[in-house]
Amino acid sequence: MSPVSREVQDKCLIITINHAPVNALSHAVRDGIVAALSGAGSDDVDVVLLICDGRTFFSGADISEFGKPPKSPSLADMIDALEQCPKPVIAAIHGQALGGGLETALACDYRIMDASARIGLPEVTLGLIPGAGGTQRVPRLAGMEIALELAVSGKPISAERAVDAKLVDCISPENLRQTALRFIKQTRLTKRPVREMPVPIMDEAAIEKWSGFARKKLAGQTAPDAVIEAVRASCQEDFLAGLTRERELFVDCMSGAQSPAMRQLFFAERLASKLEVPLQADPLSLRTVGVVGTGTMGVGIAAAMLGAGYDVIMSDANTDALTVGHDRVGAIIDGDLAKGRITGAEHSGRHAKLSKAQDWAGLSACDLVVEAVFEDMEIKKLVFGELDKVLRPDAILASNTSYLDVDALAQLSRNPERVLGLHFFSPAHIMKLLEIVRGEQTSDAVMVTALKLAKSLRKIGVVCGVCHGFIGNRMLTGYAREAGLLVLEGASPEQVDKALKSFGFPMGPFTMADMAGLDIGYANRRKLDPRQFEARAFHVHDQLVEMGRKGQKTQAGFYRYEGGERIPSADAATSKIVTSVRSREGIVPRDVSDAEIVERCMLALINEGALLLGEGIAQRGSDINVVYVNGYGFPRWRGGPFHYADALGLNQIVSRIEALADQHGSRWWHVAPLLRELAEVDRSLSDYSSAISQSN
Ligand code: 3H9
Repeated sequence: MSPVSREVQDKCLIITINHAPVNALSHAVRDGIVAALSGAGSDDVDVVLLICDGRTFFSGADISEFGKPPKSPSLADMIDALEQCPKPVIAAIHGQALGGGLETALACDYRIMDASARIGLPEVTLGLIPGAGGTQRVPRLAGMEIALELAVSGKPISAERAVDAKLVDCISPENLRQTALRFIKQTRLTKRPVREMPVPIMDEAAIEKWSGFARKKLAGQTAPDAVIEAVRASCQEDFLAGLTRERELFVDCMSGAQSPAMRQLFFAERLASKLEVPLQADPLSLRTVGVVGTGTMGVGIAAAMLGAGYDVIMSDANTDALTVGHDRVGAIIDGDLAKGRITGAEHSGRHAKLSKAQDWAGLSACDLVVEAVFEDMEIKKLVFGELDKVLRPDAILASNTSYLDVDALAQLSRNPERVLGLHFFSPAHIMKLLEIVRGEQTSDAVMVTALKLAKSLRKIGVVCGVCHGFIGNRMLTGYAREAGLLVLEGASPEQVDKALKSFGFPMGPFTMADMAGLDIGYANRRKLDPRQFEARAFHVHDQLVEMGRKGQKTQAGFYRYEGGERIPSADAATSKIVTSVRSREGIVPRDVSDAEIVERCMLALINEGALLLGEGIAQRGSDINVVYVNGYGFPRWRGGPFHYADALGLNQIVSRIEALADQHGSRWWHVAPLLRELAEVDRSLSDYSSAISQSN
């Protein structure tokens, strides 16, 4: 059945599209619209209304069709058919009009928007530029500044701003269809194709501003520059020449390496929240959430929960810390209001939903408690023991541990099936990633509830099994080990950081360690079996901590931080420690190239990821890409560590790891069995899923 239906009502041809879930402009939709428009020439039709059913207007081109052979009519053909339709066409927008969806609306003669709808050009988030006239029509209607804002930032704008910018004619206060039909009756409608509007005025200041934005926020990505070039062309050339330039740039982006990486992530991020083996349980109801521990993590978690509409009760054994933490959450809510992120009503609502527990019993009404106390098993055990006494047997008990054994914590509960790990990333109210750690006994209902919770927090919940460090931090140990060893062998911490920053990380491993606090890793290593890690790689870290240099918080770690600033400067004291550790270890420093730094750190990351995927800690390879891009700053345009590995070729990865084993010994450098297996059969790490492997 076609997703497009047509009816004529009072000489208005109403074309309705219903293509679940989000009205992507798939082939059947384009075909249906072109076919429906063929009836518009009839004398029975004076005007055409284009409207969608379901939750949104067109969400854009169908991304799953990209990279496949094109099917006629193309989006450009459909847009031509709309623009050349002999009768005026009105687009009625609800939900979102994104990418090709907005470009479709711009090919119509009039646009009406639901008050809560949004329009945007998010192609840049897929490593692309608008490829169906967006970079040419937006500047003609609204000027270069807004065209650049939409297409470079990729962020949608509200109906109010769209009307102010003249991209849309009016806002529908209530029923969109009725408003559109009334508008049609009350307005003298004419054909007014945007392509016939004058060439827009060049705005060099806007180009400068959005080039700066791209350099700062989208470093390494190629699409933003292509967007700027296409928008610039709208002011320099006639419409058709501009459209041709846009097309060339779109095709360049589509065939480059970045867009496949980013498109893979688009689907991976949506897949992450699904279980490979679906669970039949219903989610438990969550209304009141307790947060134990009011340090940075507890504060961020409380703010995130309030943002999702939960009642939050904060608790801390130290009453001063509780007051400070509670006030910090209040300050986040106030900041959100000041920055215009929330309305006055949301602001007072969030304050009203935040309270403090005076003792453990004060948490008894909670449906979920997340503990975010110091990362120490004994302290966590104590907290779990107390919570177990006061909570309802069906209340969920979550630990925000980054490393510790969730199963050991579950043993302290009378109801171990209600225990799981919820590993937030700092700052927890901002970072998108949430590792959902499934314990051996965690019930299906608790898992389903946690996945629903992640969605309500607007986070990407990635399910993982119990092991030291789960997915992200476990992989980080190999990466940090190689960074530490490279410094002993001859690189400086600055060189290592610079090489990985050039690769695309927002910061290198030593700047990151300083930011996280060197004392955290120090304390963590003290509890590990020395056979589990390469102690040498962390001698410099340990010595820094023992000198009181714990990183940013003490204004000194690997780097110095002058006057409380967060900007690192190289420190001779660190070089001295490095030199002394080298001589103690009998290491003669050598020249280390940036390429070697990147290769060893990446191979360590990939191999550890393949090991844990093979062990079933992650459900699927693409989840590892999602974790690293959203939690650890892995460059989005490289698609995550496994996409990077797949692009290099798994055979190449295997042979490089074997070469490193020959050179440095096989203690850490042994090829993960799954990696070798996939390389042998020429399969991809990103596409690997535990469910597929079980069914094979
Ligand atoms: C473009 O338009 C290029 C043109 O300029 C030129 C072309 C020549 N295609 O996100 P959700 C699926 S580029 C295919 O969970 P929400 C998604 O995979 C495109 N599938 O829902 C998921 O599938 P599943 C520019 C799509 O309510 C399901 O729909 N447009 C597409 O949280 C639900 O998605 C964009 O970049 C698509 N375009 O958010 C917009 N969109 O159920 C991309 C979604 O199997 N889309 N799916 O997991 C979005 O930003 C969000 O999906 C949206 C809804 C805001 C619409």
